[in-house]
Amino acid sequence: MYSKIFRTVIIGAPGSGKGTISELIVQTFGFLHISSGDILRQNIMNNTDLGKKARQYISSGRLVPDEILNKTMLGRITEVGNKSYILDGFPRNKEQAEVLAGSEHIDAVINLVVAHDVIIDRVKNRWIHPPSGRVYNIGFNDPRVPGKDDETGEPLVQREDDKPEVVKKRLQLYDKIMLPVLEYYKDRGIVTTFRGSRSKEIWPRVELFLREKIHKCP
Ligand code: G5P
Ligand code: MG
Repeated sequence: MYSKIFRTVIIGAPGSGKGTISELIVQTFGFLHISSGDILRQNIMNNTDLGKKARQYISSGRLVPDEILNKTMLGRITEVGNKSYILDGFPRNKEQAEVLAGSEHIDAVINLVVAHDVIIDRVKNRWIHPPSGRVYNIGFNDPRVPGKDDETGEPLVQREDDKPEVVKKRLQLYDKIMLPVLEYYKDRGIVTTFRGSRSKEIWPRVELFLREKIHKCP
């Protein structure tokens, strides 16, 4: 779609809309969406070795060990080859950011800031289709048929880590570990922050930002 390969990272608290905004970036700019959470959940669903290792961490709101994530995510990035992408959920701490920098040049970091009370309210109504990573929200983007995925008609499920006590833990952990990641990218001058409480308000700003950024690239 564009001559230059554009490598983007999207950062934001659990439930801040990373998956939602990434999907709009895919539809509008044709980037690939590489989501660590989707990859882990697909592996849990298929009961792979990776899935068996990751499950206990995810269901309790803890981070999956770095060595597993680094290998999985760098492997996926290599697999997709020379294509523009948006990384969602990775890097998740400074160590992962450093490992990523060792093999990839990141052009832009999109930082979503949404208030915690808005997030806690949202995730109660989240339903997902694990094989594809498609995400719905009752009253925001409802599936056409209640409880069924729009594309496949397969059943939707709620995430194990969307229980209120686990969401609170994930939000606390996020604030603690992502600050150094943000600082790391701010030092490199590539962070742009988008604040709001509705993805529909945030998206036009992200779209404009990416259009301008891509346009300026040689
Ligand atoms: P994930 O999967 O990376 P999180 O916690 O970073 O999970 P999450 O929960 O997937 O992020 P999101 O993608 O930011 O949130 O948000 P979303 O799904 O788009 O939106 C949330 C809900 O709100 C959806 O239902 C959506 O439809 C709705 N919504 C969006 N916008 C609006 C709006 O404007 N209004 C309303 N009403 N609704 C809206 O990571 C999960 C776990 O995997 C492990 C960890 O254990 C992690 O906890 N993991 C890693 N571990 C170590 N290292 C890594 N790099 C790891 N990556 C994942
Ligand atoms: Mg997500």
